[in-house]
Amino acid sequence: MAVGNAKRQMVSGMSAGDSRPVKPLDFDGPLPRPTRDMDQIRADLGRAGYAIAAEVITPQKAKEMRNFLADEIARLEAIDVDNVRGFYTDNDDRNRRVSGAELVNRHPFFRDILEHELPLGITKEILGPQTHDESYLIHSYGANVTRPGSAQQGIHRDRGGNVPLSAGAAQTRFIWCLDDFVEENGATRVVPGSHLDTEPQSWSVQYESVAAEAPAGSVLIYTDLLLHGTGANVSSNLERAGVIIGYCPPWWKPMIQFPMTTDPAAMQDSSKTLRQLMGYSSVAIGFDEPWTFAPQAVKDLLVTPEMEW
Ligand SMILES: O=C(O)CCC(=O)C(=O)O
Ligand SMILES: [Fe+2]
Repeated sequence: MAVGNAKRQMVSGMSAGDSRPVKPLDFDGPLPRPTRDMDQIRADLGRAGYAIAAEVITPQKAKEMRNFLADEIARLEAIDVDNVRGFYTDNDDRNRRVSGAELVNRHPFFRDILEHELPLGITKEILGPQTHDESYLIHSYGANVTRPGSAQQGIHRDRGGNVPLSAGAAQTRFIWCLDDFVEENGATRVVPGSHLDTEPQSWSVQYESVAAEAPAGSVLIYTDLLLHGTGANVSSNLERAGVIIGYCPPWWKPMIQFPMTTDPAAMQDSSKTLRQLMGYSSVAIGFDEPWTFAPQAVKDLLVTPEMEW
């Protein structure tokens, strides 16, 4: 049964000419709404494949970080606009993206949220125990800003390779909303219930989807099993900034090699947990290979790989 406002989002210059067959939404029951109740979050994740955690940071903090991000984009743009646009996953030149590899160097907020208790707790519940308690890793990290007139991103899963869906979630995903996410400004679109699909994603299908609307300060939670994508920004004057972080088991290859991209000075007072998540450790199963040619300042940050949480 299709839900409330499920639809193909009308995207300028695309939908009229899009002749791909439509896959109607097939989902029963209410859509997840922002909540502070962890049991509700768990239930929404199980039923719909996504949940919205409300008030994880204050609106003031979200605003402060949003302003910081805007300044950072302006700084990077002044060096070369291609630093912040034209990415494989979002090639609409109106949009902007800043890599998390850069953000961790720029402000403690972007290090602190990596080890926030909400994503860590959910990740532990979903990805489960690891051999010798080896720490999860940050798989991918970046800030996505939609801007007026930008097109919808293709609906997809954040799932690499050909890992069968039956293997379960291989990544937990968190979008920290620094602006209010509304349908008009390109709130992330999701296909509720698609985490239970058995078919691989197809680019030849138009998936019906809904906008995951959430106030600034919320966190949209999902896994790499959920079909989703950035919404079109059909507003005339609203931007939408989301900071997206993925966590994976230690045996996946992260997209960022933090020990090589992070200023060691930014990590001076960092916790063991953060260093583990960012890959400043060897493996728990032995075969410890010394980082022979790493600079001493990076070697000094190395920690043991077993999680203590
Ligand atoms: O920006 C968003 O809303 C989602 C982005 C996304 O799904 C991705 O880049 O993989
Ligand atoms: Fe995605």
